[in-house]
Amino acid sequence: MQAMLKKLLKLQWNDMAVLMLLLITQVSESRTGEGKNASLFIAFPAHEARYIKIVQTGTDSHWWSVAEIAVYTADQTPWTPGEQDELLPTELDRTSWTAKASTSEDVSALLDDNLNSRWTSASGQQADQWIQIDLGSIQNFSRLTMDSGSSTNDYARSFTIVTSTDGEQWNSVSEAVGTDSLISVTFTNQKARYVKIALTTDNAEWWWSIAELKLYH
Ligand SMILES: [Ca+2]
Repeated sequence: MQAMLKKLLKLQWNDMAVLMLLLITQVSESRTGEGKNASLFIAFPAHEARYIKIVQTGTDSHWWSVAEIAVYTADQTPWTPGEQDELLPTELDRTSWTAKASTSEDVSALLDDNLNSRWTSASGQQADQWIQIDLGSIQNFSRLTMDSGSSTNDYARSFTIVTSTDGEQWNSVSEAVGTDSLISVTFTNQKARYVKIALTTDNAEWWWSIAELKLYH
């Protein structure tokens, strides 16, 4: 097949895009979307195109910022609007989750759906500082995000992610680095109940803070 089929566009906003219009040039087709989160996924039928243009159609006091943009290739299956929902990342329900950490600061703050509350190391980052999440039951997931909220410099500089079904036997999932207040790590699908994140380097200048931690499948 000559051209790559594009059907999923991922945008990571620093600020919310209120309303936007997506134009696929050369095929003269357009899609509209409404941004509600910092990380925005837009699905549309496969197109053969070279240029993609995104036009803001809403207004808001916040700036419009894009930290990263990615376009995904389609698989070879036909695509029709309405099918896309199952391909979009789905946030896991956190209502039955609990957390603990290597420091006694309020760990539940990273699960309370409030970017203004946070868990923090309350000291400079040190290797082996950790947080652990209990999902309450074994679940499937393949993406983790950690947002340090308004503590923009308190993101984990480098860390490991391990998972477990029983809290005793641990499976190494990823070694990752953070470069921004919103960290997103994707990995092979995990079927696990426990997730543990541990720092692997020291950074005495900045605390480690997490305002919100989420998982997606
Ligand atoms: Ca919070």
